[in-house]
Amino acid sequence: HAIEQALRQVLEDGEGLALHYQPVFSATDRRMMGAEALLRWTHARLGAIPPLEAVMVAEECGLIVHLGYWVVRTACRDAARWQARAEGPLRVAVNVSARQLGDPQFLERVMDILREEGLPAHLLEIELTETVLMENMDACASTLHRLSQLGVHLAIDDFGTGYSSLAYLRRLPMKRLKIDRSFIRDLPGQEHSRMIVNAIIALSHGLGLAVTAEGVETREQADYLVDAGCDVLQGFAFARPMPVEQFEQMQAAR
Ligand code: G
Ligand code: G
Ligand code: MN
Ligand code: NA
Repeated sequence: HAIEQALRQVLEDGEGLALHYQPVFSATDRRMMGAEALLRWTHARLGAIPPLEAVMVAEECGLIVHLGYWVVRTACRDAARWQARAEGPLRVAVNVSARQLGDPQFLERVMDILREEGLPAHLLEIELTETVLMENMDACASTLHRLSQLGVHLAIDDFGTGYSSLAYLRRLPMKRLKIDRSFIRDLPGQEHSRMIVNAIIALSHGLGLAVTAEGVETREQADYLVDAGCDVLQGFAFARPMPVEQFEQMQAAR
């Protein structure tokens, strides 16, 4: 398999592997609160390999744990540089797949990376989809509780699209819920989307979770979400994912 071969190579030399960062903004005062790290991989011969494809291949051939720690380490290293800012430090969010969370070493490795890179635990957020949480709930509950106790933030990603039983909302120490962009897309015109978004915000706040809206593409969507009480906005209306140099220039310009 060509991608598997390339993946083995890139995990040796890091050639063509990068993280892009998409900033997220406070809904109330538009302050930059942090960024989501998104994997980008451009191979010399194969060209741009979509992150989901890279993650799927990595899961199949057992390289996901290695790739996942590369992502966590790179994001923590970058975020450690962002701490001394006038607006306040920025939290970095990374996406973690099921296999990666299932690694028995996960807790230990993440804590090692935080220490080695000099990033306080509360400046790291781990994004888990509902499906990842459902598949790992019993096996990983203690890991997630321990991470949370140590200060790492846990977020539910793509909320509303997975197999949600909502049980994990009671059982796991989540800090944030990210409303999937499919519910944001038809705001503010479509009544069903408005009802769902309002209900998710009420549910989250009732449980003491912060809410991020993903995929905010228009000013009208942003206005609706601010009025609805959403806490954090993320989407092309504000900024696209960008290379780290550009993200740091954007910080400097603010
Ligand atoms: O950034 P983009 O829209 O291309 O990302 C596509 C998908 O790939 C998203 O669902 C995103 O969560 C996922 N993704 C991006 N980077 C990573 C990563 O580092 N690890 C994992 N597990 N998924 C990622
Ligand atoms: O699954 P996850 O939420 O991690 O996916 C993040 C992906 O969403 C990123 O790959 C990013 O490129 C994409 N994304 C971010 N903002 C927007 C947006 O406003 N519109 C759309 N369509 N995609 C977005
Ligand atoms: Mn995400
Ligand atoms: Na998401």
